[in-house]
Amino acid sequence: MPGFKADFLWGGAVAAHQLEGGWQEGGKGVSVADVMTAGAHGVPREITDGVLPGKNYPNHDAIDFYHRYKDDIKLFAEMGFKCFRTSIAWTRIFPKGDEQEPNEAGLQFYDDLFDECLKYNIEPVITLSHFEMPYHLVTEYGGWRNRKMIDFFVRFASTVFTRYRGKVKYWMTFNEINNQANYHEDFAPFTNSGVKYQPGEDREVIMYQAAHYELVASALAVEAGHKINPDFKIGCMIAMCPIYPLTCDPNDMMMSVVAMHRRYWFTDVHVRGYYPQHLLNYFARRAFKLDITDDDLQILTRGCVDYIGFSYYMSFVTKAMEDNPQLDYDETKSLVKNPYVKASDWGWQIDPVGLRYSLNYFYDLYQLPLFIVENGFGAIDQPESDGIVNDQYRIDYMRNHISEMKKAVVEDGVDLMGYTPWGCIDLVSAGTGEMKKRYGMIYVDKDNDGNGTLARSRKKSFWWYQDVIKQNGENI
Ligand code: P53
Repeated sequence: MPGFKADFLWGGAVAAHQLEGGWQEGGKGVSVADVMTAGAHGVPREITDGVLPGKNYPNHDAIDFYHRYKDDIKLFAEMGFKCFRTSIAWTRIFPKGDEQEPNEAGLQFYDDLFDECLKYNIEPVITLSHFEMPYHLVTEYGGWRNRKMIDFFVRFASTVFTRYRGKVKYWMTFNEINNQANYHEDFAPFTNSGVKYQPGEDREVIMYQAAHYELVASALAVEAGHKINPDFKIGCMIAMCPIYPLTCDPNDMMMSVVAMHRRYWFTDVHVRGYYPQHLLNYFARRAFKLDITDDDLQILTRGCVDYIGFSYYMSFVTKAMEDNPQLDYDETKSLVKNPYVKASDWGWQIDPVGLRYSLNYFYDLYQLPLFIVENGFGAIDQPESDGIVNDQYRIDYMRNHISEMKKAVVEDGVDLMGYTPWGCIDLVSAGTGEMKKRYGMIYVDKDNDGNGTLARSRKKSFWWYQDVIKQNGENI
């Protein structure tokens, strides 16, 4: 039976702001991640008005990858990585975001980083915007509620496409662009779009406007990238948490369909180049006044993505509710527990079959190559007396997910490009700002309070994953 392709991209994934540190080095500007304090499970991260004294900002130093990347990439090479997914911190290239000329020191840093990867035949897979837009664009322009953002982003994208056209082939535009479908909370609108809501604002319409500008910017970037290097593969990046109906009650089923519409229409626009009719009808029902021009609609058709990158950690469940006859979706209220699966310490429901389902969902709809660019288990690790973390729970999580992914490829015929588990080296959690929520196969000695030597050590999962890569998944 055939398995994964010979050139399957096994690797690992991170994002600049969650591991680099060096937040003021090499001319870097302040990003949205630099004004978020540490939270915890159930304690949201605080978004402060600029960097305030006396607050704990875990992304400022993170795990100091900025200075240690050579040693870390060496460990990735030892694990056998074929690719390494990271992002380019926008603020290293355009520290404020609205400059005309890029910052050479920032460009040089990524030249060196990519050279280091290529030295080991590790293909860089690069996200352009991963929760780290320049903070200046928030204070001066209101973030992505402002159309001017499109030009700033496209300038940034074109600059790095041109600079790295011979070094980077795989790109993604906006990380988990659909997280902001949860506009009821402050986190995703800020990390996705630099949007801070004022009391009394209609959050939803602002979210759709910001997302629209991002989709136009993404399309322009895809178009520009293909001109700069026709071999580029430029994808979108979707946070995939499929939403199941709680029961086979037809009303629950319909609620799940509408919930999926609200969370995943972003993929339709990225892939097909136009808005799905259900969303246009929804805009009309809500009488949203959106700035969507004919020119924008043209641009969307010209910048369709080459592949679908997505993260998969968990699935969701919804049910119809009597006080919601129009099946409106509110991510803070519409979701219920899945009685069939267990959850992590952070309440993320563990559902490997949901990964196979997601792969089929995307492939049935779009027939584009898919790339699992995040998956993994956030857990508390405790090194044992020999100093090694015996993370059998992480191995179990990954084995079960890879096994389902293999069924999607072998039995269902899904075209899958690669698999890059999240936080291959321990880093700062995006959602909570903790170090304690670890995903790595490489342990980093640092705790929530910032104490630790930053020493790196291999966990049990390191050798396990090394073997998976060596055997191209044949042992799963
Ligand atoms: P953390 C929510 C739901 C799914 C994925 O998340 C998410 C989020 C936001 O927290 O984020 C992605 O660190 C994201 C990464 C992030 C990773 O998943 O909250 O792309 O930046 O670190 C894991 O446990």
